[in-house]
Amino acid sequence: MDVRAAVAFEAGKPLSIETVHLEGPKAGEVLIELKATGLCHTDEFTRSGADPEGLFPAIFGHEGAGIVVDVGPGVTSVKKGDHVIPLYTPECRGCKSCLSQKTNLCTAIRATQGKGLMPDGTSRFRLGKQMIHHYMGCSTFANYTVLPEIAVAKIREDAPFEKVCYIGCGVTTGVGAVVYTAKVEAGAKVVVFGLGGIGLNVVQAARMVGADMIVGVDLNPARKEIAEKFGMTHFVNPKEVEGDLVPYLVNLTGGGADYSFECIGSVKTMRQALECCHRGWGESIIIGVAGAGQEISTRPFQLVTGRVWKGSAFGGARGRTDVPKIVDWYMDGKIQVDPLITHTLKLEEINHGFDLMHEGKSIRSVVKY
Ligand code: NAD
Ligand code: AHE
Ligand code: ZN
Repeated sequence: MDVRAAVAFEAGKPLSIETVHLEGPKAGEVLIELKATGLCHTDEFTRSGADPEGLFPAIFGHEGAGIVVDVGPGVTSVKKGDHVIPLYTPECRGCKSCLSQKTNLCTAIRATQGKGLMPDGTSRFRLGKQMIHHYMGCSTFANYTVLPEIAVAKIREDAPFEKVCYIGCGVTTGVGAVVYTAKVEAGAKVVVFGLGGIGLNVVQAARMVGADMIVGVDLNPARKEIAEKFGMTHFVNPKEVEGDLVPYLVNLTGGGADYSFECIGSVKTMRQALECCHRGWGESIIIGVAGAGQEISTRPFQLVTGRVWKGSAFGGARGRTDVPKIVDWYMDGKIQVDPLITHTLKLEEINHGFDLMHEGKSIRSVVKY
C-alpha cells in the first residue's frame, strides 16, 4: 500500500514528506494505522547525525499510538481493531533477557532493529526502488507501519491516541525510571537534570511516589512554572549559580541527593548528576543519550564512597506488561500527560516541531494523522 511518511534522506537535513510503499505484514507481524506520534529528542539526535547507529534513508518516530488493521500469519496476541502502542523495547517473554526478570531489554529482535530492518532482515518500506530503513523498530512518522507482534502493547480503547502516544516513549521513560529503575521511596530527595519531555515525567513520578524534595535543574527559565505544577519543589538555573553547581546542590539537599536523574544527554551534566548524590548511598540514573564518541568520567572515589551510577532505557518498563498499566495511570488521573503536549501538528509541519524543540518552546509536539 501507499503511505504518507516523513523521510530522513540525509543526516542534518529536514525530513521530506513522501508517498512511500509499505509491504503488508509477514508472519508474526502486524500492520498498524497510526493515529498520532510524538517527537522525542532521540528522533532529533538521530536526524542530526549524532547517533552512531543512525541509518539513512529512514522513517523516524518511535512514540506512536494507533489501530491494528491487519495481521500476518501466526499472530495470536493482537487482532484487527485493537488499539496499540508500538514498542521500541519489545517484550518477547522468551529470550534470556526477558526470562531473567532482571531487565526490560528484550534481545529477541535487537540485532535487526539496530540495522533498520524487520526480524527477517528486510525492510517493509521503499520509495521507488530505494529501500527505506525502519527506525527503532517503530517508524511512527508514517501513517501506517509494520511491527512484530512482540513489539506492540494492547491498550484500552477509551484512551485518546493523540495523548497516549507520548506513553510510547517520554512518559514511560521518565515515570518508569523513578518507579522501576530507581524505585524511589517516599521521603526521598531527588534532583532532576533537564526539565523537558522526559525530566518533567521524572518530576511527576517522584511526586507520585511521595518524594519530599524534588529539585529541577534547567537552563531554560520557562521550565520553572510547568515543573512546579508537576511537583518540583526547588528550581536551579545553573547560569544563576555562583561557583560550582555540584556543591550548591549538595548543600541544597542537605548532604546530597538520594536519587538524581540525567535527562539531557550531556556527559558534563551526567558527571554533575552523579557527584551531587549523597555519599554512601545516592544513586544517579542516566536517561539522556549522548552523541557518538562521547564518554563519561568521574573520580572512582565517587563510587568507592558509595554513589551508584545506573542507566535506564524505556524507564525499565516491560512494554507489553507495563505500558497498558501506565495508560491506566493516565486515565485514572494518577499522572498527567495533557499539559505536556504543547503543540499538535500535521505531518507536513513536522520540521517545525523540531524547530520548536531547539528553541525550547515545546515540551512535546505531537503529529496527529
Ligand atoms: P528535551 O529537549 O525535551 O529536554 C531537554 C531539557 O534539558 C530542556 O528543557 C533543556 O532546556 C535542558 N538542558 C539542555 N542542556 C542543559 C544543561 N546543560 N543544563 C541544564 N539543562 C539543560 O529532551 P527530552 O525529550 O526530554 O529528552 C532528554 C534526553 O533523554 C535526550 O538525550 C533523549 O535522547 C533521551 N531519552 C532517553 C530515553 C531512554 O530510554 N534512555 C528515552 C527518551 C529520551
Ligand atoms: N543508538 C544510540 C543509543 C540510543 C539509546 O540509548 N536509545 C534508548 C532509547 S532512547 C528513546 O528515546 C534505548 O532504549 N536504548 C537501548 C537500546 O537497546 O537501544 C547509540 O548510542 O548507539
Ligand atoms: Zn524517545
